[in-house]
Amino acid sequence: MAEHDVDVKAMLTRLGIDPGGENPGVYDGAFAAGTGGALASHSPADGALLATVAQATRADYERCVETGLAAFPRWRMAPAPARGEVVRLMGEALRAHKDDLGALVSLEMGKVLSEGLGEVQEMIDIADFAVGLSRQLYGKTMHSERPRHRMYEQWHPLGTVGIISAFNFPVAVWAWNAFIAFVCGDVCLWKPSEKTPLTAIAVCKVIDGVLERSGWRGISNLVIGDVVQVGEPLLDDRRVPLVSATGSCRMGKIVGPRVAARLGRSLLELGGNNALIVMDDADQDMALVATAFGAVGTAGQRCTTTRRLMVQRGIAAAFTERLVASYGSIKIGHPLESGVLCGPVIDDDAVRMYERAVARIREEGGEILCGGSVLDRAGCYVEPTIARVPTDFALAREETFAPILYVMEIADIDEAIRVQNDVPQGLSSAVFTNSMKTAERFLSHAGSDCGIANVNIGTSGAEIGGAFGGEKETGGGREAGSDAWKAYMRRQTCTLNWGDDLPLAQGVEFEI
Ligand code: UN1
Repeated sequence: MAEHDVDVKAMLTRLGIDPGGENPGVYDGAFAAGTGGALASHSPADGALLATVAQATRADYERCVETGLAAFPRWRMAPAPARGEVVRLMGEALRAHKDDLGALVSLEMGKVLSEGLGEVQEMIDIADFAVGLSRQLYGKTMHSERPRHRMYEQWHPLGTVGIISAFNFPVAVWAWNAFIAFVCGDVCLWKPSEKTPLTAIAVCKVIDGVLERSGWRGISNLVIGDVVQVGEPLLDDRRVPLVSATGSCRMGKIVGPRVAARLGRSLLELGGNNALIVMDDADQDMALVATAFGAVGTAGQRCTTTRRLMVQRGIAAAFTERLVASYGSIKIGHPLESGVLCGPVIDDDAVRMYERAVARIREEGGEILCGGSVLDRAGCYVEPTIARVPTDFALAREETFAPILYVMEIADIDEAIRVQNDVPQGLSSAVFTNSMKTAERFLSHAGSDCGIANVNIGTSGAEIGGAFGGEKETGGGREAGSDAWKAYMRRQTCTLNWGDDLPLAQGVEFEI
């Protein structure tokens, strides 16, 4: 409490969380204690116990699925704009609780308060987007080759959407999926990360009043539980036609094939290994801030985090020197303390991962320019690190979920694009240049192979409205904008004959 102004107990209580007490790990229109073991949520900021959660078992999971299935037949028949109105009210409820929920995101996950608030804003933005979408969800009309025939496509809800979310965006990514799924007429079953259960419960508490007042309890369900009790049953459940999963590539390689084995659909949002290229004609002040925010923001735990910086040879030494100097002014500390730009990483395992990566950088000949140490204080704090490495440095091909930035020197844009693309992941990418030719080269078919390609903008911090996601081992999924809604619906092609004859397509004759 000493370092910041948030009264944690009061904030938790306002969000419906019992501080220090046991909280319900199941929400299926009613909050219920799961019948599994207790799960403790500790803040990575100082290790303090925030609260515990009574986790779900398989039987609780079953009840949640049944609740969703029972709500679905009525929900799917509500007009889409009426469903949009329910989402609008959820957005309003989030606006009313933005400060508390943002602070809880910071406290439980560790991102600094401005980012915690930004995450809740991202939920509000996707709510607004989904409300508009609820009056769209367009299908095409085609011209039939047959006279007096009408051909068109329409979109129907899928049913239950399973949402597996990660700790790093513990609430926004649920909203990306759930709000779109709701306007599409689906019901949702949420399995949040076991590292951030309280934010999930708080979100359900925030929207519970809306669901109650609008008569739609049961469309949104929550099960907090482990892989065996909840995760695996969800992947194997034929009643869940779509599983949307956010997490590591390792997790995606389990989820994808397992859902595919029952010919279910998955929407995968996996790891990134995002590069930022700085050309010698770039606005270097802008590139500097973008790099620092991209590499250090969220303590390097975004899937869009800048992990590789490629600087053109002529400016590499000077730009790197400025970047190292700017790291010196980055305040590391409690995420609720004002002025702090780098909070803790999520837990002790993340600290160990960081330590192992730093050790490997040294062993394999990388040069640590700054950082490299774990802070000697309560909580999971590591120093943002910059390492100078050659373009073929093996470790730089892996995603270490920590604030470690590899700096490489490149000769020209062709080499930069080649090195950038030569990794297994394909989420986000950026180039800083004032040359129109270089920008277009980067955006061309022979340019960046990522799902997101930015010019004079960093790799992280995408806004709602564009389709978010990536290629290769990032999993291919798209969420949160454009026509990403199509993943949450099934397409139906309809041909309607209003004539008196039955002509067959392709001129086929069949007389009887
Ligand atoms: C993630 O890290 O899983 O573009 C999502 C960004 C955020 C979303 C990141 N809007 O960095």
